[in-house]
Amino acid sequence: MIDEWPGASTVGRFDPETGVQFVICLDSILNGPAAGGTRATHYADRASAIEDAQRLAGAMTLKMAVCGLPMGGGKSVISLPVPREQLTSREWERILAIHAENIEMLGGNYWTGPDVNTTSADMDVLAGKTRYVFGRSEAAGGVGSSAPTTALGVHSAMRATAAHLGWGTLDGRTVLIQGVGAVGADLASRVADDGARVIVADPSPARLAEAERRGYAVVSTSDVLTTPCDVFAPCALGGIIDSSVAATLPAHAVVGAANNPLADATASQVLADRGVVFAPDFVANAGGALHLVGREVLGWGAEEVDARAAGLGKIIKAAYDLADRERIPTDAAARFIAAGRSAVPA
Ligand code: NAD
Ligand code: PPY
Repeated sequence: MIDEWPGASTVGRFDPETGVQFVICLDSILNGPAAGGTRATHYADRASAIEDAQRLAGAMTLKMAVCGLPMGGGKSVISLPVPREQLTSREWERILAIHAENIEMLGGNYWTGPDVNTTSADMDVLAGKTRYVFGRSEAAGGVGSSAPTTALGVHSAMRATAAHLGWGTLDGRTVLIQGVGAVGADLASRVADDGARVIVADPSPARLAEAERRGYAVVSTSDVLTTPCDVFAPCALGGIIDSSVAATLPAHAVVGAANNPLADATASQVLADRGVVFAPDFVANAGGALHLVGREVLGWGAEEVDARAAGLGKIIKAAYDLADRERIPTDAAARFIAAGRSAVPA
């Protein structure tokens, strides 16, 4: 739990029957209802679950603002007593029913969507009990997975980074992707098409087998932070780069999809001091929000959404340029842009 968290509201509920701690954080509702996905995972304790939800909700506010989307930031955490795969379908349905009840109680101040361990199929179930749901399956009338659009945006951020570093393109560069799930796998094929050498790490044997079939190199999950590469792409979980990792990470740039990959307040400065370029995550991974909010709130078509996701590299470049000019870390620069205190050139 963050002491003196400046967000709008944190709502918690414990269900003794399932042993689940539910948390919904509304970071801001100034620009519209708070929105952000539902994450289902195990946390060490209630305070860690709340802190994760608060930090993730904060990132959502920045993401919405930087894209000019008319929503605030929120996030839900379903803190499970056992790993998700050990729950029976009956237990999971009960958990989703309680979560839907919690969302409904917020009366439209919070809208959810898919996040780690929740899918469009889960959104279909939630939508049976609450209106405030993005990202239902296409069969159920929603716009489905946001992962391809997220990968498109991360790719755009990576290309902008390659240009910024004077490489021109990603051709011949080594890109190490941590996590080849929905976003990471799509990103891998995009950068491979650009001529990059792809290395991946993932605990899933099936995902690694597919990666090897595609000709990617594989490293163990315990070696990702010590394997030399040009671009490190965190596409699994957050909190992986603390100040000590930042001081040694053998990469020229960090550009990925994971929310909040930086674990502490000084990691971005440590990376900057070493000349390691960090693409602010709330810009690089904003394609998902563009897909869900753009299609389901603003009525944009797929082409409009893709054009905007492909334009995220421009915002990344503006953040890099501002960081260089002002001698500040790139994530601080991106926060200025999100707050409307620095413009993105057309
Ligand atoms: P996913 O669950 O499909 O993929 C995550 C992958 O990471 C899985 O293959 C998993 O096995 C792997 N993984 C787990 N622990 C790992 C470890 N220690 N080392 C290496 N790999 C590990 O999730 P996703 O939808 O691809 O999202 C990836 C990240 O991007 C998440 O942090 C998510 O919050 C963020 N994100 C996703 C979207 C989206 O549209 N899907 C949007 C914004 C941000
Ligand atoms: C994210 O982008 O991190 C999400 O949580 C996805 C999302 C985006 C916008 C509304 C709901 C969910």
